[in-house]
Amino acid sequence: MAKKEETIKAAPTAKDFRGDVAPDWCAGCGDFGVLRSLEMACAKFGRENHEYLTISGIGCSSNTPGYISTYGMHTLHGRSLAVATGAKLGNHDLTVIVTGGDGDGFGIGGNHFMHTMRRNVDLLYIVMDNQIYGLTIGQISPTSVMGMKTKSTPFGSVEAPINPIALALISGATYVARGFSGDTRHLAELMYKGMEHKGFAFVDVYSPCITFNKDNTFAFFKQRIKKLEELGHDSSDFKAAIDQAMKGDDEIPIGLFYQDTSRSSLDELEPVLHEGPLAHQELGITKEQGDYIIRTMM
Ligand SMILES: Cc1ncc(C[n+]2csc(CCOP(=O)(O)OP(=O)(O)O)c2C)c(N)n1
Ligand code: SF4
Repeated sequence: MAKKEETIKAAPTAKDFRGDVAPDWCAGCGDFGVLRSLEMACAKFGRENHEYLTISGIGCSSNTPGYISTYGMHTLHGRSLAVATGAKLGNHDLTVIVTGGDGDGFGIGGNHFMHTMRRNVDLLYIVMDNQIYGLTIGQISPTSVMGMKTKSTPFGSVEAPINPIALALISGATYVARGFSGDTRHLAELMYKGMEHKGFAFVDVYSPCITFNKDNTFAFFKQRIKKLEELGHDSSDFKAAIDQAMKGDDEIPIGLFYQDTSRSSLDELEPVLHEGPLAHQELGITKEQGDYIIRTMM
Protein backbone atom coordinates (compact mmCIF):
# COMPACT_ATOMS: atom_id res chain seq x y z
CA MET A 1 0.00 0.00 0.00
CA ALA A 2 1.36 3.41 -0.99
CA LYS A 3 2.47 5.50 1.97
CA LYS A 4 -0.02 8.27 2.67
CA GLU A 5 1.65 11.61 2.13
CA GLU A 6 1.26 13.96 5.05
CA THR A 7 1.71 17.68 4.72
CA ILE A 8 2.52 19.30 8.01
CA LYS A 9 2.06 23.05 7.80
CA ALA A 10 4.89 25.02 9.37
CA ALA A 11 3.91 27.68 11.90
CA PRO A 12 3.77 31.12 10.26
CA THR A 13 6.73 33.45 10.69
CA ALA A 14 6.86 37.24 10.69
CA LYS A 15 8.23 37.11 7.14
CA ASP A 16 5.06 35.40 5.94
CA PHE A 17 3.19 38.63 6.71
CA ARG A 18 5.54 40.92 4.77
CA GLY A 19 3.68 42.46 1.84
CA ASP A 20 4.99 42.64 -1.73
CA VAL A 21 5.12 46.44 -1.69
CA ALA A 22 7.97 48.14 0.21
CA PRO A 23 6.81 51.06 2.41
CA ASP A 24 7.46 54.52 0.96
CA TRP A 25 7.90 56.03 4.44
CA CYS A 26 10.88 58.34 5.02
CA ALA A 27 14.00 56.36 5.98
CA GLY A 28 14.02 56.18 9.79
CA CYS A 29 10.25 56.78 10.26
CA GLY A 30 8.90 55.17 13.44
CA ASP A 31 6.20 53.39 11.45
CA PHE A 32 8.72 50.79 10.22
CA GLY A 33 9.04 49.48 13.78
CA VAL A 34 5.26 49.30 14.14
CA LEU A 35 4.94 47.31 10.92
CA ARG A 36 7.66 44.86 12.01
CA SER A 37 5.92 44.41 15.37
CA LEU A 38 2.59 43.76 13.66
CA GLU A 39 4.16 41.09 11.45
CA MET A 40 5.61 39.43 14.57
CA ALA A 41 2.28 39.61 16.42
CA CYS A 42 0.35 38.08 13.49
CA ALA A 43 2.89 35.24 13.29
CA LYS A 44 2.67 34.55 17.02
CA PHE A 45 -1.13 34.66 16.98
CA GLY A 46 -0.81 31.86 14.46
CA ARG A 47 -3.70 32.41 12.06
CA GLU A 48 -3.29 32.29 8.30
CA ASN A 49 -2.94 35.46 6.23
CA HIS A 50 -6.51 35.33 4.89
CA GLU A 51 -7.92 35.19 8.42
CA TYR A 52 -6.70 38.73 9.18
CA LEU A 53 -8.17 41.96 7.83
CA THR A 54 -6.21 45.22 8.22
CA ILE A 55 -8.19 48.44 7.83
CA SER A 56 -6.94 52.03 7.88
CA GLY A 57 -7.94 55.63 7.27
CA ILE A 58 -5.66 58.13 5.50
CA GLY A 59 -2.15 59.22 6.49
CA CYS A 60 1.43 57.94 6.28
CA SER A 61 0.61 55.38 9.00
CA SER A 62 -2.65 54.52 7.27
CA ASN A 63 -0.75 53.08 4.31
CA THR A 64 -0.06 49.99 6.46
CA PRO A 65 -2.68 47.67 4.84
CA GLY A 66 -0.70 48.01 1.60
CA TYR A 67 2.47 46.73 3.28
CA ILE A 68 1.22 43.75 5.26
CA SER A 69 0.16 40.47 3.72
CA THR A 70 -3.41 40.16 5.04
CA TYR A 71 -6.72 41.18 3.54
CA GLY A 72 -6.79 44.97 3.66
CA MET A 73 -8.85 48.11 3.17
CA HIS A 74 -7.54 51.66 2.87
CA THR A 75 -10.68 53.66 3.67
CA LEU A 76 -11.53 57.34 4.29
CA HIS A 77 -9.75 59.74 6.66
CA GLY A 78 -11.12 59.14 10.17
CA ARG A 79 -13.56 56.42 9.14
CA SER A 80 -11.50 53.25 9.64
CA LEU A 81 -13.22 52.21 12.89
CA ALA A 82 -16.70 52.56 11.35
CA VAL A 83 -15.70 50.34 8.41
CA ALA A 84 -13.95 47.90 10.75
CA THR A 85 -17.07 47.61 12.93
CA GLY A 86 -19.09 46.71 9.83
CA ALA A 87 -16.48 44.18 8.70
CA LYS A 88 -16.31 42.54 12.12
CA LEU A 89 -20.09 42.24 12.31
CA GLY A 90 -20.17 40.92 8.74
CA ASN A 91 -17.68 38.16 9.53
CA HIS A 92 -16.73 37.93 13.19
CA ASP A 93 -14.44 34.96 12.43
CA LEU A 94 -11.87 37.42 11.09
CA THR A 95 -9.16 38.98 13.24
CA VAL A 96 -9.70 42.64 12.42
CA ILE A 97 -6.79 45.05 12.90
CA VAL A 98 -7.15 48.81 12.47
CA THR A 99 -4.14 51.05 11.89
CA GLY A 100 -3.75 54.81 11.51
CA GLY A 101 -2.40 58.05 12.87
CA ASP A 102 -3.27 60.38 15.74
CA GLY A 103 -4.86 62.87 13.34
CA ASP A 104 -6.94 60.16 11.71
CA GLY A 105 -8.00 58.49 14.95
CA PHE A 106 -8.27 61.28 17.51
CA GLY A 107 -9.07 64.28 15.29
CA ILE A 108 -11.47 63.62 12.41
CA GLY A 109 -12.13 60.10 13.71
CA GLY A 110 -12.50 61.05 17.39
CA ASN A 111 -16.23 60.43 17.48
CA HIS A 112 -15.86 56.89 16.08
CA PHE A 113 -13.03 56.25 18.55
CA MET A 114 -15.31 56.84 21.55
CA HIS A 115 -18.29 54.91 20.23
CA THR A 116 -16.27 51.89 19.11
CA MET A 117 -14.81 51.67 22.63
CA ARG A 118 -18.16 52.02 24.38
CA ARG A 119 -19.56 49.23 22.17
CA ASN A 120 -16.54 47.01 22.96
CA VAL A 121 -16.17 45.98 19.30
CA ASP A 122 -13.67 43.11 19.08
CA LEU A 123 -10.87 44.90 17.17
CA LEU A 124 -7.19 45.61 17.63
CA TYR A 125 -6.72 49.36 17.09
CA ILE A 126 -3.11 50.49 16.62
CA VAL A 127 -2.50 54.23 16.51
CA MET A 128 0.92 55.30 15.27
CA ASP A 129 1.03 58.40 17.40
CA ASN A 130 3.68 60.79 16.05
CA GLN A 131 1.98 63.87 17.53
CA ILE A 132 1.77 65.57 14.12
CA TYR A 133 0.14 65.28 10.68
CA GLY A 134 2.84 63.54 8.63
CA LEU A 135 1.23 62.99 5.23
CA THR A 136 0.07 66.61 4.89
CA ILE A 137 3.63 67.71 5.74
CA GLY A 138 3.61 68.80 9.32
CA GLN A 139 0.64 70.51 10.96
CA ILE A 140 -0.31 70.06 14.66
CA SER A 141 -2.50 67.09 15.60
CA PRO A 142 -4.71 66.45 18.65
CA THR A 143 -1.70 64.98 20.53
CA SER A 144 0.81 67.76 19.73
CA VAL A 145 2.09 69.33 22.92
CA MET A 146 1.44 72.99 23.80
CA GLY A 147 4.08 75.32 22.46
CA MET A 148 5.04 73.01 19.58
CA LYS A 149 6.17 74.98 16.52
CA THR A 150 4.94 73.62 13.19
CA LYS A 151 3.95 75.02 9.79
CA SER A 152 0.43 75.63 11.11
CA THR A 153 1.65 77.00 14.47
CA PRO A 154 4.77 79.09 13.71
CA PHE A 155 4.54 80.76 17.15
CA GLY A 156 3.84 77.53 19.01
CA SER A 157 0.62 75.58 19.57
CA VAL A 158 -1.84 77.19 21.96
CA GLU A 159 -4.04 74.08 22.19
CA ALA A 160 -3.92 71.52 25.00
CA PRO A 161 -3.42 67.96 23.71
CA ILE A 162 -5.79 65.10 24.44
CA ASN A 163 -4.67 62.12 26.49
CA PRO A 164 -5.53 59.03 24.37
CA ILE A 165 -4.90 56.51 27.17
CA ALA A 166 -7.10 58.34 29.68
CA LEU A 167 -9.76 58.86 27.01
CA ALA A 168 -9.75 55.15 26.16
CA LEU A 169 -10.04 54.20 29.83
CA ILE A 170 -13.05 56.38 30.53
CA SER A 171 -14.72 55.49 27.21
CA GLY A 172 -14.92 51.78 28.04
CA ALA A 173 -12.01 50.24 26.13
CA THR A 174 -11.35 46.83 27.70
CA TYR A 175 -7.66 46.56 26.73
CA VAL A 176 -5.57 49.73 26.89
CA ALA A 177 -1.84 49.76 26.17
CA ARG A 178 0.96 52.02 25.01
CA GLY A 179 4.04 50.95 23.07
CA PHE A 180 7.11 52.50 21.48
CA SER A 181 8.23 51.76 17.95
CA GLY A 182 11.85 51.75 19.17
CA ASP A 183 11.10 48.57 21.17
CA THR A 184 9.58 46.24 18.60
CA ARG A 185 9.57 43.04 20.71
CA HIS A 186 7.74 44.71 23.59
CA LEU A 187 5.31 46.31 21.13
CA ALA A 188 4.69 43.00 19.31
CA GLU A 189 3.75 41.39 22.63
CA LEU A 190 1.25 44.18 23.37
CA MET A 191 -0.29 43.69 19.91
CA TYR A 192 -0.39 39.91 20.28
CA LYS A 193 -2.14 40.16 23.65
CA GLY A 194 -4.53 42.67 22.07
CA MET A 195 -5.40 40.11 19.37
CA GLU A 196 -6.02 37.49 22.05
CA HIS A 197 -8.27 39.89 23.96
CA LYS A 198 -12.00 39.50 23.21
CA GLY A 199 -13.19 43.12 22.96
CA PHE A 200 -11.79 46.50 21.95
CA ALA A 201 -8.00 46.50 22.27
CA PHE A 202 -6.28 49.86 21.91
CA VAL A 203 -2.51 50.18 21.48
CA ASP A 204 -1.26 53.76 21.27
CA VAL A 205 2.28 53.71 19.88
CA TYR A 206 4.82 56.49 20.11
CA SER A 207 6.11 56.30 16.56
CA PRO A 208 8.31 59.34 15.81
CA CYS A 209 7.89 61.34 12.59
CA ILE A 210 11.55 62.08 12.02
CA THR A 211 10.82 64.56 9.21
CA PHE A 212 8.33 66.98 10.78
CA ASN A 213 8.38 66.45 14.56
CA LYS A 214 11.75 67.58 15.86
CA ASP A 215 10.60 67.51 19.52
CA ASN A 216 9.23 64.00 20.12
CA THR A 217 12.17 62.04 18.72
CA PHE A 218 13.46 58.51 19.40
CA ALA A 219 16.00 60.03 21.84
CA PHE A 220 13.23 61.98 23.63
CA PHE A 221 11.29 58.77 24.32
CA LYS A 222 14.30 56.62 25.16
CA GLN A 223 15.21 59.02 27.97
CA ARG A 224 11.71 58.98 29.49
CA ILE A 225 10.12 55.59 28.89
CA LYS A 226 9.46 53.27 31.84
CA LYS A 227 7.85 49.84 31.48
CA LEU A 228 4.70 49.41 33.57
CA GLU A 229 5.56 45.78 34.26
CA GLU A 230 8.81 46.94 35.88
CA LEU A 231 6.92 49.51 37.97
CA GLY A 232 4.76 46.76 39.54
CA HIS A 233 1.60 48.10 37.90
CA ASP A 234 -1.58 46.00 38.30
CA SER A 235 -3.42 46.08 34.95
CA SER A 236 -6.70 44.95 36.54
CA ASP A 237 -6.79 48.12 38.69
CA PHE A 238 -8.72 50.84 36.84
CA LYS A 239 -7.77 53.66 39.23
CA ALA A 240 -4.08 52.72 39.08
CA ALA A 241 -4.36 52.76 35.27
CA ILE A 242 -5.80 56.29 35.36
CA ASP A 243 -2.94 57.41 37.66
CA GLN A 244 -0.37 56.01 35.22
CA ALA A 245 -2.19 57.58 32.25
CA MET A 246 -2.03 61.02 33.89
CA LYS A 247 1.76 60.95 34.33
CA GLY A 248 3.49 63.92 32.76
CA ASP A 249 6.19 64.11 30.16
CA ASP A 250 9.12 63.39 32.51
CA GLU A 251 8.20 59.73 32.92
CA ILE A 252 6.33 58.04 30.06
CA PRO A 253 4.88 54.64 31.03
CA ILE A 254 4.56 51.99 28.32
CA GLY A 255 2.96 48.55 28.57
CA LEU A 256 -0.49 47.33 29.50
CA PHE A 257 -2.40 49.96 31.49
CA TYR A 258 -5.68 48.10 31.84
CA GLN A 259 -7.49 44.92 30.84
CA ASP A 260 -11.06 43.97 31.69
CA THR A 261 -12.07 40.47 30.63
CA SER A 262 -15.49 40.58 32.31
CA ARG A 263 -17.35 42.42 29.54
CA SER A 264 -18.75 40.69 26.45
CA SER A 265 -17.86 42.08 23.04
CA LEU A 266 -20.46 43.45 20.63
CA ASP A 267 -20.43 40.34 18.41
CA GLU A 268 -20.97 38.10 21.45
CA LEU A 269 -23.99 40.14 22.51
CA GLU A 270 -25.61 40.63 19.10
CA PRO A 271 -28.36 37.94 18.80
CA VAL A 272 -28.24 37.92 14.98
CA LEU A 273 -24.69 36.58 15.16
CA HIS A 274 -25.45 33.67 17.46
CA GLU A 275 -26.05 31.45 14.40
CA GLY A 276 -22.47 32.12 13.20
CA PRO A 277 -20.88 34.82 11.03
CA LEU A 278 -23.33 36.69 8.80
CA ALA A 279 -20.98 36.04 5.88
CA HIS A 280 -21.72 32.31 6.21
CA GLN A 281 -25.48 32.59 6.82
CA GLU A 282 -28.22 32.28 4.20
CA LEU A 283 -29.25 35.71 2.95
CA GLY A 284 -32.96 34.91 3.32
CA ILE A 285 -33.89 36.58 0.02
CA THR A 286 -34.43 35.19 -3.47
CA LYS A 287 -31.88 35.55 -6.25
CA GLU A 288 -34.20 38.04 -8.01
CA GLN A 289 -34.45 40.17 -4.87
CA GLY A 290 -30.65 40.05 -4.51
CA ASP A 291 -30.14 41.07 -8.13
CA TYR A 292 -32.63 43.91 -7.71
CA ILE A 293 -30.78 45.26 -4.67
CA ILE A 294 -27.44 45.14 -6.48
CA ARG A 295 -28.97 46.80 -9.60
CA THR A 296 -30.49 49.66 -7.64
CA MET A 297 -27.65 50.22 -5.18
CA MET A 298 -24.64 50.06 -7.51
C1 LIG B 1 -11.83 64.22 4.82
C2 LIG B 1 -10.35 64.52 4.73
N1 LIG B 1 -9.86 65.61 5.37
C3 LIG B 1 -8.55 65.88 5.31
C4 LIG B 1 -7.71 65.10 4.58
C5 LIG B 1 -6.24 65.44 4.49
N2 LIG B 1 -5.41 64.59 5.33
C6 LIG B 1 -4.86 63.45 4.85
S1 LIG B 1 -3.93 62.64 5.98
C7 LIG B 1 -4.23 63.85 7.13
C8 LIG B 1 -3.63 63.78 8.52
C9 LIG B 1 -2.54 62.80 8.65
O1 LIG B 1 -2.10 62.74 9.97
P1 LIG B 1 -2.21 61.44 10.84
O2 LIG B 1 -3.55 60.85 10.76
O3 LIG B 1 -1.72 61.75 12.20
O4 LIG B 1 -1.25 60.40 10.10
P2 LIG B 1 0.30 60.45 9.75
O5 LIG B 1 0.38 60.94 8.32
O6 LIG B 1 0.98 61.37 10.70
O7 LIG B 1 0.73 59.05 9.89
C10 LIG B 1 -5.07 64.85 6.64
C11 LIG B 1 -5.51 66.02 7.39
C12 LIG B 1 -8.26 63.96 3.92
N3 LIG B 1 -7.50 63.12 3.22
N4 LIG B 1 -9.57 63.72 4.00
S1 SF4 C 1 6.45 62.29 6.98
FE1 SF4 C 1 6.83 61.56 9.06
S2 SF4 C 1 5.22 60.06 9.44
FE2 SF4 C 1 5.33 60.37 7.22
S3 SF4 C 1 6.71 58.78 6.47
FE3 SF4 C 1 7.95 60.62 6.85
S4 SF4 C 1 8.73 60.36 8.94
FE4 SF4 C 1 7.02 58.95 8.70
